[in-house]
Amino acid sequence: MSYKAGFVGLIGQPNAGKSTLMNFLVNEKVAIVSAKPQTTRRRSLGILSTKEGQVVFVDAPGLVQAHKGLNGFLAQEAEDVIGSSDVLWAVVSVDEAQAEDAEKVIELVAKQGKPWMGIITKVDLKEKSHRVMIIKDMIEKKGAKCFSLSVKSDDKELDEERKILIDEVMALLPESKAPLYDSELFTPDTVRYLSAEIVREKCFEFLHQEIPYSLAVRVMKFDEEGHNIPHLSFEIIVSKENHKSIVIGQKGQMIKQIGMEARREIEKLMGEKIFLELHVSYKENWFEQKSTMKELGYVVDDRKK
Ligand SMILES: Nc1nc2c(ncn2[C@@H]2O[C@H](COP(=O)(O)OP(=O)(O)O)[C@@H](O)[C@H]2O)c(=O)[nH]1
Ligand SMILES: [Mg+2]
Repeated sequence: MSYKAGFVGLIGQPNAGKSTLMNFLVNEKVAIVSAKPQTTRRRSLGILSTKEGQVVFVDAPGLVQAHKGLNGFLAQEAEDVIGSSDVLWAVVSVDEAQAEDAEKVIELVAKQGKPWMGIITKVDLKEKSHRVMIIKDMIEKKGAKCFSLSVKSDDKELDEERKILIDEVMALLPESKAPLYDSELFTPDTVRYLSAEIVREKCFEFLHQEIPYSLAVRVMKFDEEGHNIPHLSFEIIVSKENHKSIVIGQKGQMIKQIGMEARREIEKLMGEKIFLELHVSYKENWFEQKSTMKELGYVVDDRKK
């Protein structure tokens, strides 16, 4: 049998469960997940290597329409993912706020002229189960196969579902002489970057309203030598002056909790104990400043506008 390899773009509304699905398929945490929409900012890659081939899942930021600052970056990331994928997955959740949202995603994916399939997520939400058939119908009418799953099902069932999804997607991938990435890797992202993303994920978990959406996390120190345990230090950049005291919290409670939870996960990622430090700083509307956006890795390519 020939070897296959390629990119599979996960396309869906914010909160559809794309990052959760990717982590599940590669069996590792490579993308951050949160109950709030639009947590994923930069595309993240999850690599799955088997004897038959290599699937590189690309978790795009959810579809957004705005075109300024951070939102402009997100919109372009999603567009780039669609353009550069070999196969597309329309990821639709049964609890999509509006039926039109599901339809929009399916139509967008179907019209690209690339091999694609539909995945319905969160089927454990029983009160929404009537929507599974409706969405399935929309997908099959456009000529693609449709699968549904919940990451909350029992392990045996999940193993079975993972196998089916991987077989199905392998069949759609192009042949390739060699893998695209080292087959030992789960993601090409660095531990440095993943650690900063974990800090950002914890901010999403504990902070409310617009605060987590308008903050960024930067690595200040990632020092694995010269100490008994690695010393990591991160800067949480907020965009409004009054956000600073909210992120810190009363008597530093909030920042302590974010730090504790982040440390626990980064230790899991690195496989060792670490020392973690968080600083909060204020940079007025950082996402409107080109230089700061660039420094943080959110760069919009102006030529495409
Ligand atoms: N009940 C249920 N919740 C899920 C499932 N998959 C994801 N979620 C939740 O849906 C929310 C959004 O997931 P996420 O992967 O961040 O969505 P993304 O924005 O599309 O990447 C999170 O709170 C997840 O825990 C599922 O199968 N069942
Ligand atoms: Mg996501």
